[in-house]
Amino acid sequence: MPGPTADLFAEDALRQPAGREQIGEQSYVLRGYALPWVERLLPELRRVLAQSPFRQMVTPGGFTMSAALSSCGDLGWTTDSSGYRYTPLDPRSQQPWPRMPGVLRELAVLAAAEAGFLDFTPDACLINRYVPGAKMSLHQDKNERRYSEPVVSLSLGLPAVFLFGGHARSDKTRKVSLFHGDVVVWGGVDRLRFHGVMPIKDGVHPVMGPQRINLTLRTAG
Ligand code: MD6
Ligand code: FE
Repeated sequence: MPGPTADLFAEDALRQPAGREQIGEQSYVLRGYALPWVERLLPELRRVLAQSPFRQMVTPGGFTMSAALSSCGDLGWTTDSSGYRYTPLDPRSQQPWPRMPGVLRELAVLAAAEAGFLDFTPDACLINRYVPGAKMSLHQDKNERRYSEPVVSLSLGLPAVFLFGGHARSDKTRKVSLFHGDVVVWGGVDRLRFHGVMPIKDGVHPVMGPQRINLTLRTAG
């Protein structure tokens, strides 16, 4: 009998090959888009995380986020009791965030173009780590200075159910399953839609282990 690892592996290998699934007027899931890049990305990700390790942050409301966060690029996203913001320094080390790996930037720029956003110049990449049970409550990405550029989101490891809502928190959400190697690009009229991640199910991914890592690239400054 194949165990959960074998099942997940089969899912990654057998699901629809690279295709563009539209999930909003200006939002797309690029299935498996990052799979050919993963081998080059992982050593860079390890370097980034050695310099700025994952840490659990506290929201302004006093809740500890279940996803652990890090960042790379000129700016990194932080939350604490005084609010959400981008900072040039990692508050943990008081040093600049690790530089954004060239291969990550390249992947994101090509993915953005694939979705119709031709001049994406990301300067920040937020890295989220979810262990089984961790989730992300509905939120809008609105700490960036300009909303004219899209957000590019790369999923690695365990699958997730992504919730894609509307412009009001109470709007109905659509469920989108995201797998290892999938890239979501959204922007334009969809840029400020509420979104979140349902609690990650138990499992062990053959490449990433018992976790999901999500990288979101933005133009923050
Ligand atoms: C996640 N993603 O997938 C969290 N934000 O783990 C986000 O919050 C997100 O995927 C903006 C655009 C795309 C995203
Ligand atoms: Fe977000």
